[in-house]
Amino acid sequence: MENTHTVDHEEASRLAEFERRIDNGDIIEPNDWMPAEYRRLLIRQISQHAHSEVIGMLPEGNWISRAPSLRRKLGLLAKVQDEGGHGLYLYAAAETLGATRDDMVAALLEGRAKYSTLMTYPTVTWADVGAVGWLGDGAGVINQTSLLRTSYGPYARALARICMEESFHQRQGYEIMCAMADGGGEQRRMAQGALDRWWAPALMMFGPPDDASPNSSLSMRWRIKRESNDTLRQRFVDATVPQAEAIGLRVPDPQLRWNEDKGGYDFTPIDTDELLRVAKTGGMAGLDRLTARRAAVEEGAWVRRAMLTHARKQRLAAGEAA
Ligand code: FAQ
Repeated sequence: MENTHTVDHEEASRLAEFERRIDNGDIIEPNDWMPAEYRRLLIRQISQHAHSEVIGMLPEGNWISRAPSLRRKLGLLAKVQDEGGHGLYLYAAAETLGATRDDMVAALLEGRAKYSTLMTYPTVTWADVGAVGWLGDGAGVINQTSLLRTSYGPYARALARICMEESFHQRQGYEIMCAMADGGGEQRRMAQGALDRWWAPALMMFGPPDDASPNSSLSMRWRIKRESNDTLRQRFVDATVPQAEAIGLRVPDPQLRWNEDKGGYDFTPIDTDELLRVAKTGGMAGLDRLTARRAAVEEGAWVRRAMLTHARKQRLAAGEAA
């Protein structure tokens, strides 16, 4: 009994010290003491983020062979490669918390892990590639720029590189939309169609409303997340509506109005039921995405085996030479 009491006391004082460091704005590093729940929340968020980046390669990857010019093909190819790199930085950040890559990938392939609902909608025309970059990466930049100040060091450092590239992707997507909005009637209709399809999914990227977000209170208290889902969603709407207007496209929301008092737009709340249903079931294209991912993992197994064998041989040779 006395022992349990001592352990509880020690645990409480470690937690108090951890929270003091958080309040002080300290950055938590892998070897620092942290509550098990902090570790769990981070592994959950970082691995979901990594899966989203890797699955996010698929809706755009579909268009590499059909991009309308060599220049567009090169730009898209580079973007899709960047997303793969972001996944790797993020998996590596989650590994510093004790998660293994094999477990994280297995959770994704077995349908146990979530990834962004954005990636579950199909890209039906070339304009969708523009809209995914403009709106999807645009939402990503707003969300992840806020996360740059996250309390966990390896996540913050991965995000610093990711944000720079995502900003570039947002510009690239917007530039595709500008060209199409400036084109003939058919191109303009395609651009408007893509905005109509991707507006709601982009707003859903920020998660459920604050009062329906189970992870937010602890994540905010421990500064894993620095701003709330609704605050970031509002920032995205306020930044993006003028961009649509500048190229003569109409945001598909009848309730969209500038609200002078709050200094931002009023807009239709997201469909939280749809968000949670799609996050759980994978929505329209979820099955295709996981099938494609599973095939990539299986077809690449020989490369991983060959690289591991090569690395082992090199280590052995270095050991013999020493
Ligand atoms: N999709 O309690 P909350 C990109 C889940 S990649 C699916 O509010 P939290 C690059 C949530 O996980 C975009 N699931 O959760 C790109 C939780 O489930 P759990 C990915 C969602 O974590 C662009 C439950 O609902 N970005 O940008 C979604 O506090 C274009 C309750 O929600 C990140 O991952 C959703 N949209 O807030 C690449 C950024 N929303 O685990 C290619 C980092 C919520 O309890 C093309 N992540 N859920 O079972 C975050 O900031 C947060 O995790 C949120 C969710 C804001 C996504």
